[in-house]
Parts: sequence; structure tokens; C-alpha cells
Amino acid sequence: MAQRTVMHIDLDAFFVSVEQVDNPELKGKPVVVGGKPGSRGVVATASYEARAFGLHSGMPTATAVRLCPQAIFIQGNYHRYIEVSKKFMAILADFSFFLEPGGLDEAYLDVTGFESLHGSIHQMALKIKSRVKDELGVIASIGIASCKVVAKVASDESKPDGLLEVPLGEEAAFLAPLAIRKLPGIGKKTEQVLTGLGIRTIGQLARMPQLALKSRFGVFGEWLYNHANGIDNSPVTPPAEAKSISRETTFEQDTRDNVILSGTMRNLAERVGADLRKQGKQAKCVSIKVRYTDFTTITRQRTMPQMTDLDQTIFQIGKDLLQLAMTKERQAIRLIGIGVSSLSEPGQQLFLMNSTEQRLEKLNRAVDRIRDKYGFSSIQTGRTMKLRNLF
Ligand code: TTP
Ligand code: MG
Repeated sequence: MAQRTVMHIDLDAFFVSVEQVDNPELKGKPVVVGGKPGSRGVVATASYEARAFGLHSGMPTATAVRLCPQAIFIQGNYHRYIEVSKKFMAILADFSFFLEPGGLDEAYLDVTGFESLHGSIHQMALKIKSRVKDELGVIASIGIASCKVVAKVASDESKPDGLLEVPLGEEAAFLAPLAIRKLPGIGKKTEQVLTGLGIRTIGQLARMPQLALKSRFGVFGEWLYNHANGIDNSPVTPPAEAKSISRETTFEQDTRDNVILSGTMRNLAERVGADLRKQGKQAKCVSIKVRYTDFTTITRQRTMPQMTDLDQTIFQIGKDLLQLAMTKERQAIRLIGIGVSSLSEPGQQLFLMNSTEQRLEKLNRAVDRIRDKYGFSSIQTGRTMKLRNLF
């Protein structure tokens, strides 16, 4: 494979940093964005000041309160994070066409051959960091390497406010001393299995016979072996268009209450519909997901006779599917979700709408405009109104 230069850019303490931009009084303080203290929520992210107390993403909020009672807890505003994320990606897109978002606050850029444009790749990274800071008020950490996995580990190691370049040929040596959990893709389970085999560092993993890893983990073992050795041929791939759109939510308390269930379903359907319209798409298929108290999870789906982007239609089908599911299973429900798939551009479908559909289409567009301006919860429909404190 030809020599490449890949950058991984990741924002520091993303959700919290956005909150600190919006409310500078929070700067320099232990701040947590996540579930309400006392709820069964978890920490989404903690500021670096809070991390000093051992707080981290995924930790139950109750534990976080115990470890750092003085922390300021914020429930967060996802709408704002998406807005900042879009601006962040737009800045990156100015630097390279070869952009692969890895999440809201991280992306890979293929910058092979970009030295001449910026003096050096290091200079280019500094320009990205300062544009992000000047225009968004948040801090980006950047890793530079010959492949994606090493660039990602480098950005992570450089934090906070970092810039770390791993020279060509030193990939494996850079990774070797790090703990195995620092390798992307190694979760708690894999870590346990590897620790059981006496493997604690990425270097030890890299020295395992490839065949042994393959027989223990299959294809994943091969992947582990390559990554541990700093080898990753996967290209930086700009995202394909969405094939489906879905939203789901976990209830504070498991429930079979129809008002809560259908109000929540309606709220989720409106969010799915808004996304569809934003992308200029319509859907042919609606599906729901239901998770019960015992974690059994089912999905049900229905294909519609016509394409739609109407919240009302998506909701109606979702509600029907949910009713059917509820007659078959008596358990309380922990999570519900609704999604649409088989997406395409509207084409001539728009002309086939009857007058009720046309009226709803207009209404939804008007609601979208208000929500874009004042936030999603600025408008509630009858069903969701009763639950407005939940959303
Ligand atoms: P990360 O980039 O993993 O974390 P971070 O930006 O908060 O901190 P840093 O990169 O400096 O280590 O995730 C980005 C955002 O995604 C994070 O701000 C909140 C959200 N998130 C969760 O909601 N739950 C999680 O478990 C994680 C890891 C992140
Ligand atoms: Mg981040």
C-alpha cells in the first residue's frame, strides 16, 4: 500500500466544552454532562477537572456524585452538540476532501501530500487547532500517523490540547508500552480475556503468534494482531448516505402506561420525521424496537403502500406495531425505539398526496422551521404535551 499520512482529530471533553462555551462560569470547574443525580443515568462526559477525581464516561451518576460531590451536573443539550459538531466537520472539510467522521466530535482526515499546501503536516494541524478554537471555542487534540488506528491512539495520548506525530516506522514502538485497553476496539470483555492470557500491553499483544490470536478470536484476532503492530490498511472513507433513521429512549422506570408509551413514541416519531425531511428523504418502511424488563428485545416492521415523511404516519404505524407487541407480551417495557428505512428521494410521490397529507406536510414543515429556531421541545403535540417534563 502506498505511503499515507492520516490525521485523527478529536475534541476534548466535547459535551462539557460546549456547555463551557455557552456558560463561561463553568470553565476550570469539575463539570459533568449526563443523567440527573439520583436517576439511573450515567456520565456522558466529565471535564478534565472532574476526571482528576476519577470520573469518566459511562460511570453511573450516583458514583460520580459520591467521588466528586462538588461537581456541577448538567443534563446537556444534544441539539447544541449536533450544531457544534456540524461546524467542526465543516472546518475539517475545508482542509481535506477525504474526511471520515468517527462520531460527533472526531474524524479522520487523509492528508497525504498536503505538506506543500501548509509548509508541513504539523503546521496544518496547528491551523486546524486554531480554527477550531477561534470559531467554536473548543479544543481539538490531533494525532498524526501513517494509518488510522495509530493516529487515533496518538490523538488520545496527546490529550488534553495535544498534537502528537508518530514518525513513519515507529508505529509499533509507539503503541508497545500502552495498556491494551487503549487500542480502539478492545472493550472490557476482550481486555479480560487478554489479561487472562497474561497480556497487559499492546506490545505483548503484538508479540503473540498471529495464529494463536486467530484461533482464539477469529477474524477479530487477525485485526487485533495487525492493529497492535501498528498496521491498518483501512482507507479514510467519506460517509455513505444514511440507509435508515431511528430514535430510541430508555424509560426512567419500566412501564406499560399507554399515555407514556404513546406520548414517547410520538416524540420519537416526530424526531425521525424531522430528520427525514432535513435530509430531503421519504421512507417506505417503519420499524419499532421494544426492550422489556428482562432485557428481551424485539423488533417489528411494516412496509407502507406509499413513501412518507409524515410524523403522523410514522407514529400511527409505530403505535399499531407497539399495540400488537403489547398484546403478546405482558412484561413492562424498558426501552422503545422507532425507525424508518428504505429511504429515497421523494420523486413524484409528492404529487400523489391527498389533501390531508398535503396539509400535514405543510404543518410539519412549519413545525420544523420553529424547532430549528427555538429547539425541538419548543412545540409539543397533544400526546407529548402530557409528558413534556420527560423530554
Ligand atoms: P469522547 O471523544 O470519547 O470523549 P470526550 O470528548 O468527552 O473527552 P476526550 O475526547 O477529551 O477524552 O466522546 C465524545 C462525546 O460523546 C462526549 O463528550 C460525550 C459523548 N459520550 C457519551 O455520551 N457516552 C460515552 O460513553 C462516551 C465515551 C462519550
Ligand atoms: Mg472527544
